[in-house]
Amino acid sequence: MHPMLNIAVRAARNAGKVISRAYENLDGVDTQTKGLNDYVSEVDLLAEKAIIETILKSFPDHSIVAEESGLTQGKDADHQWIIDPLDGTTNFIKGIPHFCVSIALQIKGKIEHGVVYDPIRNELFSASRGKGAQLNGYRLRTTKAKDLQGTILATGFPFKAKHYTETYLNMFGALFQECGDMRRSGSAALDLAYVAAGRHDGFWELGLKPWDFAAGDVIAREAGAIISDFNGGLNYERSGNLICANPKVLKAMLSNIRPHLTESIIKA
Ligand code: 2AM
Ligand code: CA
Ligand code: CA
Ligand code: CA
Repeated sequence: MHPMLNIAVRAARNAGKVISRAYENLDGVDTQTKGLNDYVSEVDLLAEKAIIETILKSFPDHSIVAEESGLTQGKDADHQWIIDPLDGTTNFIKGIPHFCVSIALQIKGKIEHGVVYDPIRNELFSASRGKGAQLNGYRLRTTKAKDLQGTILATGFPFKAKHYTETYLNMFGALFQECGDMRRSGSAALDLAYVAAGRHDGFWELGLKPWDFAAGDVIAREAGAIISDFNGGLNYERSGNLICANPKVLKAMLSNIRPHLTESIIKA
């Protein structure tokens, strides 16, 4: 394993310990509201602290961007860690056992390593660019579906970007007509990891942040999936509007979604 991926794994497991210990006594967890339907618990902050400490101990010059603390600019701007200490906070605070730690390392603008860790199931998804993706050491492959028939598509609802509701529901309707069934898990990072693992045939969501998808991006790609925006391009890195699936399923999803795209989504 690459030494930098190794540190990402160690950081994710450290955060996982913090999270699973707290999960045993949820009543004692303090939670604040950041905005509409947007929560942060003290566990998010503690997990993020554990990750940042682990990384900076090995790489004191690296830069870090993390959901709760923003940018910590190091001397080395070429190495940029992208961290979501707890993806699926809403699930966590409601006692729904589906959430994860997501850690990616971007080097000179390219995501090189990614770890998505589910501390409840002890499932560690990881990948380094060009080296394949693994789940607890076993090689991952995305599904071989050739079209949408019988597929399980995961999605996230635009709970924050409510102005997207109508467009989103149009997209949902078009895909729902063609696929087998839909899932909404509440953790975008795990949704991408599940596409990599072949548990989901595809995933799509609007308005994600880099820490939601950076690690899942390299894991899904290394398992044979591709990720694009709704025009088939790479603008999702900025907009957070993305689709992930094997190339054939992705093409089928795009052609069903295309008639429902609005100017604001195309230009996002
Ligand atoms: P978070 O838990 O790190 O905030 C996709 O739906 C992403 O949106 C999730 O990965 C989750 O990341 C975030 N999210 C924030 N609030 C949410 C909510 N009320 N329901 C679902 N997801 C939410
Ligand atoms: Ca959050
Ligand atoms: Ca998140
Ligand atoms: Ca989070």
